[in-house]
Amino acid sequence: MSSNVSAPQNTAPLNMEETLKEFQKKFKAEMEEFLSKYDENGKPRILIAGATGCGKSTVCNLVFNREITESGSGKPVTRGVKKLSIPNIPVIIYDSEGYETGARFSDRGSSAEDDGQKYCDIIMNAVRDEQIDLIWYCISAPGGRVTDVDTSLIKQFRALKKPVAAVLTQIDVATEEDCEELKKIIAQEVDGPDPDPSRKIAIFESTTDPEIKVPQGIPELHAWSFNNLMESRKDAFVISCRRGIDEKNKLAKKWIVAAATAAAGASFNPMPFSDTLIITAAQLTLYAKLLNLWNMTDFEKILGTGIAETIIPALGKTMAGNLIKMIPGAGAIIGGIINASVASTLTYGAGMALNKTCRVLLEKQLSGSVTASVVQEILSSEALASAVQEYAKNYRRKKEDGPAPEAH
Ligand SMILES: Nc1nc2c(ncn2[C@@H]2O[C@H](COP(=O)(O)OP(=O)(O)O)[C@@H](O)[C@H]2O)c(=O)[nH]1
Ligand SMILES: [Mg+2]
Repeated sequence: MSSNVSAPQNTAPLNMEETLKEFQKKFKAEMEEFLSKYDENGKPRILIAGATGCGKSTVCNLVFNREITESGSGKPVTRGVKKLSIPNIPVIIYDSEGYETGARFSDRGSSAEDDGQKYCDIIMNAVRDEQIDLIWYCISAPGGRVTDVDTSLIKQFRALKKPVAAVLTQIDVATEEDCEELKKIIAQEVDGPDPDPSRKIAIFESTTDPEIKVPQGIPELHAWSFNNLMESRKDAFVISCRRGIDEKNKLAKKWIVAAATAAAGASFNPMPFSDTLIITAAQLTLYAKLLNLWNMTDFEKILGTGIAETIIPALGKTMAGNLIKMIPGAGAIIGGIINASVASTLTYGAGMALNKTCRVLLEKQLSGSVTASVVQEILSSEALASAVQEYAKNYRRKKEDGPAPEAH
């Protein structure tokens, strides 16, 4: 392995416009490729249970903060349980019908108790067969009722060691007293009279009214879900949710530091775009991962155009233009030799700058202050370029000072 490797032998350099087009095409392919890597086994499997109309789909859309249930295509895995796969969102949602449609689950002439039992068996079999990771059990607050079927199912999930959260829904149309009473009943019924504090049922509240601030609400249900997922499915959950900035940032830093470290060891082999746009296949992969992580394709609606036509050219121009001048030693690339330290600094600086850009965009979107012009401003080559420079400097300084850089 060598730290000094040759730059590409460009036979016929492309002009800037052609270069960017080529860059966009590769980028799009890379983004799709990344999501397709999350196969059935890499996706978290979440069951939403509860009565029809109690707000299951709404809770799901609130936690992911995107339209999951409308855009997914579902197929029944058993009576009453539908498996939803959503394009470009690496998660599987199991949507179940409530027990009030119980007639469908029972044989003619059976008692109400048998019906309930039959319904529970169907749900439990689906949980086992489909290897469900988590259950969000929704109970309507204005409904004011916790049924035997509800508590029996929650207990059975727990007996199977499946993490289950109770979600009190539609709290804006119930009184605070009723909500407190229901929570008490759920806890009593599920935990018993003398519960082990570490095994107490987690109860969250949900509302579509943005005026109501709920201490144990949707962000908390999101955090609980993240914590209760197996390690190998956490990343896909983080990518799927348009919330959880801290988790996204942590994952991004892990990817960026790994790519920067790898860049110093591997041969730096820029893709043959042109002699001004210096980017390796590994960098391209990293950037595509970051755009997916920060759900940047969702910006297409705001921008009225694809991210391939906005974020990617902005990044391309930054990489192609002043970047070379900004990173000490990067000028040598033009001369044909790339030093390992420049390669990793470039990967780190550009990765962190793109990460920051995406994070700011998502934060602005979440606070409702994003417009096409704000997006354009954030994406301007100058803003990106100065961020790259800042992070690159930081990386060098940290490297000189000692241990692996901790990005901020
Ligand atoms: N006021 C209010 N209405 C809600 C809330 N959550 C859901 N709804 C409404 O309740 C109805 C059923 O919600 P949906 O999520 O489709 O329930 P699902 O059948 O359990 O999936 C819809 O008309 C929703 O708009 C809430 O928190 N507050
Ligand atoms: Mg629904």
